[in-house]
This record gives sequence, structure tokens and C-alpha cells, in this order.
Amino acid sequence: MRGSASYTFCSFEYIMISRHDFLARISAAMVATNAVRPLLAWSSTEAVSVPGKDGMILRSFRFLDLEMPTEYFNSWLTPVSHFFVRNHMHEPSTLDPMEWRLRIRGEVERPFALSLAELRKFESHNVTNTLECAGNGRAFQKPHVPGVQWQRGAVGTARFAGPRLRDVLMRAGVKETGKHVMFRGLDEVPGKVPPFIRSIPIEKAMDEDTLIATRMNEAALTKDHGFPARALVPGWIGAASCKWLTEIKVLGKEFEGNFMNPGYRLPNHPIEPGEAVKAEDTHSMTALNVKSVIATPSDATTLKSHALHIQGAAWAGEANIVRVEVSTDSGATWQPAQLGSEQSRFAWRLWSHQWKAPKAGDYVIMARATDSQGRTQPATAAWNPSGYLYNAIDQVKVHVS
Ligand SMILES: Nc1nc2c(c(=O)[nH]1)N[C@H]1C(S)=C(S)[C@@H](COP(=O)(O)O)O[C@H]1N2
Ligand SMILES: [Mo]
Repeated sequence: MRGSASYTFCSFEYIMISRHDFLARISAAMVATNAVRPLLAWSSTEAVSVPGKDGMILRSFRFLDLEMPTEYFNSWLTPVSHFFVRNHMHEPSTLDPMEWRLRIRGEVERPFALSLAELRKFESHNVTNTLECAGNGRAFQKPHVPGVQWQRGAVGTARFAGPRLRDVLMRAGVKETGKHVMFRGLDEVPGKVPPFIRSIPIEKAMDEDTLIATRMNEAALTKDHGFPARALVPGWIGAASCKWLTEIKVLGKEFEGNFMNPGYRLPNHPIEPGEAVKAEDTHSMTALNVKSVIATPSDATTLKSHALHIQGAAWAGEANIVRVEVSTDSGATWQPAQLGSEQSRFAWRLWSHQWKAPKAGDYVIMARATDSQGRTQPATAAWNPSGYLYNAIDQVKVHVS
């Protein structure tokens, strides 16, 4: 399956594929790769070829949700072809960059609209950011929680570029009353589902690293990642970074809508697995947790060599990774891993650890990260009804032969 662009089906969501996305995606794929066969023989293990996203794990097809396989955690910058995709609804089916406008309005002195050419006239800034979906790791929550069953790879790191949100807001002149900034995207809302609208506090909107990104890894954003412009709210859950931006509205208070409440909230206090939480006992999620993932070796593999190169990535949202430790004895003892040299304020650190297995046998390898806020990954993640911000110590089981 690897080699040509392919998807691996890992869920049964293909039953629910809408005509809209199905026809658009598959016809594009067929034109590009002549991949007719998967159309005729779909099963949960069948691969479908779609241009531009090689070897990704398909978590949902109705609204495209693609997960990065763990072997791609070996690159500090994630190529766009391996960058996860999380869509709550249909991507815009038509989007003419010449017609596209970004409106800035609400609690501002001078509302205005920008064409893409006008947006490009603002000074551009680069921010290398690790973008992670709040639901990444949800599949590991026990008891099971509903939602896209992401394992490790709803996360990636890219170099985003575009004007600062602050510069655009300052041209409009934010009034004293402006406390939150709302983003609206151009996704197509199916049926009665509420649109994907959220807001961020004015302080984060004015941060020098919060962007209206038009570029990703030195190229224009692709459609899957929000062409022609998306919000980039670095260090925060992926949901803050609205794609296909068309409107920025300054509000007097936090936006009230499905994706602010009940969506993307955590209990204020630890709860028992399975326990329900009252809305008033929750808060909106902002920055990401401290977390690390083991890229290689892969879980459940047999290794011929006793010399193991254990490697992965670690990130902590707005905090810095200060330490990653590896255990090769199920957590009894821990050794420091070596942190990679590439770093940036909001980006993950790659890490590696060389280890020689003393004898043939089964081993449980674990990785645990600690950040500059003193947070360390727990053995068990705090359970919550939507399985957000899962960050339990990662582990893989290998057999050394
Ligand atoms: N307009 C819009 N923006 C969106 C979404 C969406 O469904 N619609 N999904 C959000 C979520 S939940 C995540 S995790 C990130 C994923 O960004 P990516 O698809 O570029 O990886 O986009 C966010 N921005
Ligand atoms: Mo997300």
C-alpha cells in the first residue's frame, strides 16, 4: 500500500459516506491515479488512493479525518502530505480565490474586508507550530468515549506563515469592549448541524505569534488545511485554528455556540471514569498538554537486532519540553532520552534513546515527557466524557528475538 498515495480504512464509517464528498474525492482520485479497484471492493482493510495524502489512516470519510501513522513522527517538520486532517463538516466545494474576502467586524472602529491580494500586503511572519487535535489519543481512553477514534497521529508540526492577526485587528481598531475574537470558516454545514464557529480571548488574538496563516511549509495552504487562509493559534488545541477563514468578528464576550459549549470543555475537577459532568463545572480548553509519542519501534513488532533505536516526539503547547525519559522495563527505571537540536517556541522536540536489549524476550518500552511548567505525563490520563487531551505515558510492546 505504501508507495502510491493510499488510505487505510480503519473504521466502519465508510457506510455513512455522503454523495457530496464521495464523488468529489473519488473522482479526483481516479483521475489522478486510476484507482478504480478500491471503489468496487471496499472493506475495512482496503486502501483507497487519494492525491496528496500518502499512506494516511482514514478515520472518517464523510467529513475527511486523516491520521498520521507513527513512523512519520521521525521528521521535525511534518510534510503536508503526512499532516493530519480534521474536518467537522464538508470542505468548501467551491472557493474562488479571486472572489474570496475576509471580513473584519464587530467591536471595531473601522470594519473592513480584505481580498487575498490585500491580505498578502501585510507583513508576513513565520511560526513553527505543533498542531494537535484535542481528541488525539481518544481511542486509548478507558472506558471508551464516542468521537473520532484517534490513536497517536492527530498531530503534526509545520512552519506556518502569514500576517499577524494583531496587525489586521489593529487596522480595524479594536474597541475597549472587544474581549473575544470569533472566527467563521467557509465549510459547508450539513443539515441542522451548527456551524464550526469558536472564539479566542483578545489577549491570545493579540499575541505576536497568532497568525492569519496563508502558507504551510513554504507553500500556499492546501484545501484540506484551510486554503486560502486559516487562523493559527499556536500552542492551543487544533480547534482554535479555524480553516477557510471568511470572517473575523470581535465580540464583547466569549462566543456561545455548540463548539464552545458543550464542545471542547473539560471538567474543572477530576472525575471518575464514566461520570457525567454539569456544564457549569467545566471550562473551555486552551493550550495543549505535555505529551510524548513513541515513533519507533512500532507497537507489537518483533525485532531481530538487540540494539534498539527508540525515538519519538514530545510537545507541551505553550510550555517547553525540558526532559523526556525512556523506560525499557515497564516503568521500573527511567533513562534520559536525547532531545533533538531543532526547536521553536510552539513546536515539538524530537527525542531518541539507544538501548541494547540484554537478552531475547518481550519488552515494554515507555516514554514520559516533563515540561517547563513542571507538568509530567501521568500513567493514566484524566478521563473526561469526550476523551480530550489524552496524555498518558506512551508505551509499545516489542519482542526481541
Ligand atoms: N472551519 C473549520 N476549521 C477547523 C475545523 C473545521 O472542522 N472547520 N477543524 C478544527 C480542528 S478540530 C482541528 S484539530 C484543526 C485541524 O487542522 P488540520 O486539518 O489542518 O490538521 O482544524 C480546526 N479548524
Ligand atoms: Mo480537533
